[in-house]
Order: sequence, then structure tokens, then C-alpha cells
Amino acid sequence: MNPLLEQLKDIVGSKGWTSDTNTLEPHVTEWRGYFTGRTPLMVMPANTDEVSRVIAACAEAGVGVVPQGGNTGMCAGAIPDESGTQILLSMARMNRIRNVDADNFSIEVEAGCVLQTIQEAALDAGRYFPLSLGAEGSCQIGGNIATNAGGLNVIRYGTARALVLGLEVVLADGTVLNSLRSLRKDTAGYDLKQLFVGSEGTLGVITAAALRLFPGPGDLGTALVAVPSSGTSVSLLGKLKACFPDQVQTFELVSDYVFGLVDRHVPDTSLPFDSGYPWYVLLEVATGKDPESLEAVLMEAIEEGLVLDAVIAKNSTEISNLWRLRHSISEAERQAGKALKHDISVPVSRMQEFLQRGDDLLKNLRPDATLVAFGHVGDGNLHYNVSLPHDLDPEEYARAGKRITGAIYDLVAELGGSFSAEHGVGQLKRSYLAEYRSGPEYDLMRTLKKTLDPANILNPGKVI
Ligand code: FAD
Ligand code: 2HG
Ligand code: ZN
Repeated sequence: MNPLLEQLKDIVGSKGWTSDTNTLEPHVTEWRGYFTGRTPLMVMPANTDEVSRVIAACAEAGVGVVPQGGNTGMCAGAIPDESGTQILLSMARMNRIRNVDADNFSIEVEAGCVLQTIQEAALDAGRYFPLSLGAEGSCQIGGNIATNAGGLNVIRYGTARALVLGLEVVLADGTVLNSLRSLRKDTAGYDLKQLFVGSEGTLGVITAAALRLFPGPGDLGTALVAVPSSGTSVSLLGKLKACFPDQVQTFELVSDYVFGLVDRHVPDTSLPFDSGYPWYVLLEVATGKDPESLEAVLMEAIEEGLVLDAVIAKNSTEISNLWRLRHSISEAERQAGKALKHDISVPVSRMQEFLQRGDDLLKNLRPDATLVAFGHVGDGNLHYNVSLPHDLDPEEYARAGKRITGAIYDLVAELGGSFSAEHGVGQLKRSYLAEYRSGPEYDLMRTLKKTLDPANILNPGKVI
């Protein structure tokens, strides 16, 4: 091991590595503190050539490498295991915007660029990069692509996959695969870049990406509306989509319980309603030349009983206050204590049924469980999280958790959905991948992994 560590230090130079325990601590701990690993060394390469040499050296020595972006992932995919042998590969120093091509509506960036930096670079060029999520101030585009991140604007622009035009990737033997083309059309053989989107560092290390940019979304109407039930939100979504074709940008369902957590745990947040309602939807619609149109449609929705109350943000402060409520949810939930996370998706047409049957199922299985539900209902993705009484003994917690999670995932599968909509698999959901993907799908995934990484160097123990 020691000769390898010395070799890696030589490759990345004195600024490119650390073995200091205190510095490493946040990098070996999953952000909610549920998983902790160990590593003898974190390397922080400055360019693609260094990444390539690091991977080649690790492959030669048969030592595993764990790529890490902002370490904001939800499935503990970016931290090493407990063996203390895996090398941590931080992409943080590869954070250059290489080029903005405004005419081609594209941008080329290194994988360690923080998402918000890319959004800002696009705006500076009069363009728009629509990927947006609560962790955008610290997650990196390499991590976003590696997890095929979703977030708040999927309904209009798609997930990270839809935004990738080209990739540069280091393969398991150190070979640099350059598919960094900024093309909308390219049918020359297999679309190799797509293999790496959502592969969570198990098939290659993404070092750079060419991304799709858009014209600005135009004037957005932002509103928080109260709805009588979670199911009604789906009818409201249908109405909005009919009235604003292709203009609904965000549609986020949040329960009253969840906003209560935000209120209790996050300073300077408050709901803009005098009285409480059971469920809320935070929505954003591109209103174009007719800013009054959103109000008119929401008034109609009130008359039809789809909406109980509504607040439309009047200025940028009110808009950011509404978004602060939404962005604070994960942190509020973390502070409130342990939760079972279920990042599920179903076809939007089955969402109402899922919500109803999910409710019944929880009540039957565990009347003392609390539903912590919120998410991107506009694209069929709900964070159907569940918390159990905190004084439950650990064995009982584990048993109950397994039963609840299994029952929810069974229901999701029955409705044609997925047990992982946007957070990936990591180490948290590895066993569920084998259980809920069909045999041939799972076998082909294993074949791909064995073909691209026969010695299991890249992020061992994750996904598959
Ligand atoms: P990391 O956590 O560092 O890594 C995630 C995975 O990608 C790991 O398996 C890692 O090995 C791999 N990886 C990282 N970089 C590379 C690379 N360059 N090459 C190859 N593999 C790599 N997610 C959503 O989808 N939608 C949301 O709305 C959303 N909201 C969030 C809100 C908050 C407050 C938080 C904390 C997280 C949220 N997330 C959300 C989850 C998380 O932010 C995303 O999954 C994000 O895409 C991860 O990026 P990261 O740079 O932090 O990746
Ligand atoms: C979100 O939508 C994220 O805010 C996080 O995907 C979900 O914390 C969660 O469960
Ligand atoms: Zn989410």
C-alpha cells in the first residue's frame, strides 16, 4: 500500500492530497451521519491527466477508488467503506468553466464545478442552465451527472441526463474517453456518454461535461397554494398543464407536517398563511406576456375546489422566501432525527392511487409512524419519507424500518414505479436494486460493470 500512496502523492503534487484525519472527517462521513468510512489518502487532482494517472496507478495496485463531488448525495455513494484501504478521489480542484458557446447554447465545464457556478456562468452569457436543487451551492456537476440528479425543474427540462451533450471520462484502467462533443445530433454508433450518466462512479470518473443551455425561462409566476388533499394536487397539476402547455416549471407537493418541521428547525422561515392547511404546492409557471394569467387560473381552481388558498409572490424577496421554505426541508428533517427515506416515482397517472394506498399501508403497518412527504409530484417523484418514534430500541427500529420500506417499494413496483427516482442507489439501496430490477436488466448491469471495470476498482461496494 505504501508505495502506492507515495506514487499517488507524486502524481497530484503537494497541494493535491491529504491524509489529515480532521480534514478527512467530512469527506468520509455521509452528510446525514448515517454512514462513515475510512481512507488512507484523499487525492485532489488538478486535471484530467492526473485523474488518469491516479486511476492507472490504483488499477495496477488493485486498490479501489471512490470518486467524490460535493458529498451531498443521499445514498452514501461518495464515501469509502470501513476497510480503510480505498482511495478517495475528490474532484474539487477541477472546477474550471472551460468555455461558454452562447450561439450553440452550450457550456463546457470541469466535473468539479459547483452547480450554482454553472448557473451563474450561463446567466452571464445571457443563457440559462435549468438544473436546480437544494444543494446547488455545494454539489458538483460531476456528482449531478453521476447520480442523474433531478430537482425542481425536471417537469420542463428533464433530469441531468437530458442536459448532457458530451462527457470526458476516465475509465477503470486510466484511459481517457473523450466524448466531449457539443452536438444535438450524433448517431455515430452507441451513445457511450449515457452509460456514465447515473452510474455513480462505478463505470468511470467523469472529468468534464458539455452541457445544454437554454434561453431564459421568461417571467415566472411563483405561488404557494394550499390544497385540500395530496390527491387533489394531481388534479391541479393537470389543470395547470392544460392552461399553460409546456410552461409549468416547478410543481412541488409539501405536507403541513413537513413545513412544520421547517418552521421548528430553520430560523427565518414562515408560511405566508394565517391558518394551517393539510397540504401545499409550491409552483412556478412561465407566464410569458401575460403575468395576470396565473392568478386567473388559480382563482378558477379555487372555485373548482382544487385550491383552498393561494399566495402569489409579488417580488424577488417573496420569491426567495417561498424557495427558502422548500430548500430547507432536508436540513429540517435531518435536525428532527432519523428518517426512512423513500425517493420513489410512479407514473403521474398513478400518483393519486399511490398516495391513498401508501397512507392506508402506513396506518396498518405502524400507526405510530409519521409520514414526512414532499417532492416533485409534477414529474411523478415523491420523497415519501417516514419517521418512527425516536425512543424505539434500535433492533425494533431496524425491523420496522425494513418492513415499512419493503411494503412501500412493493406498492411502488406494483404501480409501475421505481424505488429510486433521483437519488441513485449508492450503498443504501444496493440490495433493492437486485430485488426490484428484473433479472435480465440486473444481469446486463453486471455484465456492463464487469466489462468496464473487471477488477472492481471504481467505487467498489456501490450500486451493484
Ligand atoms: P456526491 O454526493 O459527492 O456523489 C454522488 C455519487 O456520484 C457518488 O456515487 C460518487 O462516487 C459519484 N460521483 C461524484 N462525482 C463524480 C465524478 N466526477 N465522476 C464519477 N462519479 C462521481 N438530488 C436530486 O436529484 N434532486 C434534488 O432535489 C435534491 N435536493 C437535495 C437537497 C439537499 C439539501 C441535499 C443535501 C441533497 C439533495 N439532492 C438532490 C441530492 C444530491 O445533492 C444530488 O444527488 C447531487 O447530484 C449529488 O452531487 P454531489 O456533487 O454532492 O455528489
Ligand atoms: C429534495 O427534493 C431532495 O429536497 C431531498 O431530493 C429529499 O431529503 C430528501 O428526502
Ligand atoms: Zn428531491
